[in-house]
Amino acid sequence: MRLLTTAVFAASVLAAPLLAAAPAQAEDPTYTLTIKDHVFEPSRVEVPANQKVTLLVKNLDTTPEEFESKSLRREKVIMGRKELAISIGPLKPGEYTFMGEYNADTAHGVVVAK
Ligand SMILES: [Cu+2]
Repeated sequence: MRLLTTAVFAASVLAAPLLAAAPAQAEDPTYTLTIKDHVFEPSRVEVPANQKVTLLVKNLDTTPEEFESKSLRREKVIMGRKELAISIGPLKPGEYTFMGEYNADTAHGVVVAK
């Protein structure tokens, strides 16, 4: 029970900055990606350049995946059957590759900013 209380407390503390960031993020255009069988769908995501956008990554697999992109400077773990909003940009026009680091053979994609 004590562990549970601690976990709930920790979760609420961790959630606080996310809630604070929510209003600004809600205004950003959101693009949804899924991970299924360790493949991103879609694998090519076109987004507007020069403005912040949100990638909503839904992991339909039961295993965790790590969304990793050096060019986007993001490295985020999405647990199995969970989703995560990842804020990116503003991006200059161009192509920004990403991958699922836990399944680098199959999980690849690119964000194209126009
Ligand atoms: Cu990594």
